[in-house]
Amino acid sequence: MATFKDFRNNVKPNWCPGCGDFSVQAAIQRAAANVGLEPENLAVISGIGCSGRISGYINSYGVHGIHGRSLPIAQGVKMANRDLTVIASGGDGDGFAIGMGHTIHAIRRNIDITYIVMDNQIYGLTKGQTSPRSQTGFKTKSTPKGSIEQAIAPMEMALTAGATFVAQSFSTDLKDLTALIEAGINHKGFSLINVFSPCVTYNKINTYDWFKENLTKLSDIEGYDTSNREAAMQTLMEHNGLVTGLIYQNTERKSYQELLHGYSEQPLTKMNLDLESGYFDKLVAEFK
Ligand SMILES: Cc1ncc(C[n+]2csc(CCOP(=O)(O)OP(=O)(O)O)c2C)c(N)n1
Ligand code: SF4
Repeated sequence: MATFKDFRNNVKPNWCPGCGDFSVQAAIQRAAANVGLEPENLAVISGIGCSGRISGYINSYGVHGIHGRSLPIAQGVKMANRDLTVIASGGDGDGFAIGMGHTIHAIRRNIDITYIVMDNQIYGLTKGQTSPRSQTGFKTKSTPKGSIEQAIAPMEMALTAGATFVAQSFSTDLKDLTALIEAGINHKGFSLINVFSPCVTYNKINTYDWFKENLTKLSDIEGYDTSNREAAMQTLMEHNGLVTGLIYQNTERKSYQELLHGYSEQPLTKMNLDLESGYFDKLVAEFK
């Protein structure tokens, strides 16, 4: 049986010392081992960004895709080979700016994959521009007088888009984050886990200390009910989205694969896709 060490490879991350993404990587490796996966059962698909490098640092199948496009690739991988556990990952720019259209549609489609966003509220790789998660007034090179836009609220957005698993964590809470990733993998449907993962180089506002001061653990809220979507929305709004833990889970709704009419008994990757020549000729003849 694999341990988290089996999900390590010999590629040395080139993240800055102290970057929150190190813990996210460790949490994915631990969660994969804890749910009983072997490296060949896992595919990690990432976008572009500092966070997007994560697929190269985990011993599993992987695709380091293009900016904002981890989800189309991840959904395709899952549909072609349901035997794989598929994790998509990337930054808040990747998922909530250029990739936002894919994020919303993947949520409502409910294909059985886990999406982990490393939310540092800034663009790290391109050296510190404002992201859609940056708070109003946030000053960077791209908004020298402070951002005049409203920040996206990803958890509220996910709830309204029909998400069946919505969670949030903080990269230093390795134990909680690992448990949430395990729960996300075990969830039958799309799971979104937003992880506050500080960028120590460019974001001097939303630091580790800032998150420690501002985050509320849902486990500290008495009677919090993870199956109550309305209460989840209210709690998020009361705390300006700054909560950690499992926010909402719907175990009733079926996943896309379970509902898809004519979905084959066998994964595409295990089917014989050879085309018998007579049949091929007949198909071509139809277009003549
Ligand atoms: C199509 C396209 N547009 C823009 C870029 C430039 N680009 C690369 S990463 C990035 C944003 C990085 O921020 P984020 O996704 O939050 O990830 P982080 O680096 O903070 O982990 C941008 C705009 C790109 N690579 N491809
Ligand atoms: S620039 Fe920021 S996000 Fe990128 S590796 Fe460094 S600390 Fe992490």
